[in-house]
Amino acid sequence: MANANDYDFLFKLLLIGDSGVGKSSLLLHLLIEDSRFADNVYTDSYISTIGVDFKIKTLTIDNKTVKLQIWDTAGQERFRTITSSYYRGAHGIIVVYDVTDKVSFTNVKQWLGEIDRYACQSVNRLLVGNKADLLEKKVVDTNEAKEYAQSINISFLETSAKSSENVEEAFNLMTKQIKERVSKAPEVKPAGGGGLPKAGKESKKCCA
Ligand SMILES: Nc1nc2c(ncn2[C@@H]2O[C@H](COP(=O)(O)OP(=O)(O)OP(=O)(O)O)[C@@H](O)[C@H]2O)c(=O)[nH]1
Ligand SMILES: [Mg+2]
Repeated sequence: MANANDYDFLFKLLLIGDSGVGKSSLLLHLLIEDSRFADNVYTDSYISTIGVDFKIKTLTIDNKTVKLQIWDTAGQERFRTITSSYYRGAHGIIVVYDVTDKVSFTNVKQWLGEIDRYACQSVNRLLVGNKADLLEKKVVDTNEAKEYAQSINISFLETSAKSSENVEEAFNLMTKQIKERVSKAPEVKPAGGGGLPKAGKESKKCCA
């Protein structure tokens, strides 16, 4: 019988980025299992996240059950101290910007800086340009964002929480990359188990 521990992997994901880029909308969308209901769930009203919100989503990847704990952070500056304390435990961090808001894209650099400062060194990162449905208002060029992501060796996707485009794909991609990384990582076994402790910076108590 299924129970709360019925999973092969448990990963913690974090959503970060400027206020209003659509982090909460993306998460809300992901949680709607049946896309027929998605239109009823999307809302143009905007309730800015206070501090941090947390949701659970279970995915199946390569026949493995992966439970995701997804932390949706507030983009507003005044919550920065609270939200930064959540970076440490994350296996993967999704940096979201709004394709209709150039400043939110320029600020991606700062968000990546926050990751360097607060997250685990091996954390997986994904860049997401949201609101891809707003073609006429789009000001951040897809190729520019793609090239930027390539230059810093992270994956990139454009999404829309309104049309559903690439929403599941983004979370699937992030989860797959984390799964690959943790499956490859040398296991740290208990004393006497023969496993080698991880060396150098990797040995700092971390998420994976
Ligand atoms: N057209 C369009 N609007 C979107 C999309 N995603 C979010 N929005 C709208 O953008 C506004 C902000 O969305 P939120 O998801 O609350 O933004 P957030 O990043 O969580 O903001 P904070 O919680 O303040 O950090 C809302 O009015 C949403 O309806 C999208 O893909 N397309
Ligand atoms: Mg929010």
